[in-house]
Amino acid sequence: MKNKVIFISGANSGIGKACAEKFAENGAKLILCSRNIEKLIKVADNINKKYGTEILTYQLDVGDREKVSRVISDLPKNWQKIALLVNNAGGALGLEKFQDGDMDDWDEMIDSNIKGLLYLSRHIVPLMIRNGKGHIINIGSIAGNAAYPNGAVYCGVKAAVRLISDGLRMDTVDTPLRVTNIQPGLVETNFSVVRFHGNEERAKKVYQGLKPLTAEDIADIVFFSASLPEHVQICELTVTPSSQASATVVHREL
Ligand code: 8X3
Repeated sequence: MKNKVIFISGANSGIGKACAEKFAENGAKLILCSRNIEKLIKVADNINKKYGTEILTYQLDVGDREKVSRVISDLPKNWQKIALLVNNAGGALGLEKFQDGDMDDWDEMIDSNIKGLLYLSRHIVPLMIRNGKGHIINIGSIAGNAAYPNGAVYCGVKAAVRLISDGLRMDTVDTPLRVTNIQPGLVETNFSVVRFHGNEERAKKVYQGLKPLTAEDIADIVFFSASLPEHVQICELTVTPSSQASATVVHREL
């Protein structure tokens, strides 16, 4: 990873932040973006102090097509050789029956999880093809494999991530690019606090009675996938805590 340029979206917290740490620790250069620039700058400063990492930070809503285009086309020349794009920005909003769903939540999930991934990848994939190498790692979800009650839109959005990953892998099969979809189950980050619009009590219950995955566990897997020899492509990887068998089958010791 020494001096390789790694682009991570949603890098201000959770899995994105843990990935930034992991790649910095291993000598990479980072392009980090998130909507919350204050938090992102703190993350970047911290990483820079610890590892001396060169980092570019951008305030970016990945669902903003114009801004994504501007950020990528304005990258300094020596930062355009992006070795790895981690499409991490996104997440869930709401957990209720479809007929009670909040359409603002739906729009935001579609914008960040799907459109953001598309816009960033559409700009960065051609750069990678020109450079003759590159890897796109999408953070999907176990929710993309099968729907669960009250999760129609989030599950649909992550199913889209899975199929977009598959399609992109097909369209770049004659290039050296690799495309990986990582599908985590229960990972304790601020994911559920965001999903429940700040209700920490309700969020805590999601992980009660089991040992959930951590953001660092996922960052280790992202790093592992990225550091395999270039002819080795992990297409899809589903990872759960050992007490979770599917999105709906979870063993809790309460
Ligand atoms: C997060 C996993 O099971 O809450 O994407 O949908 S789940």
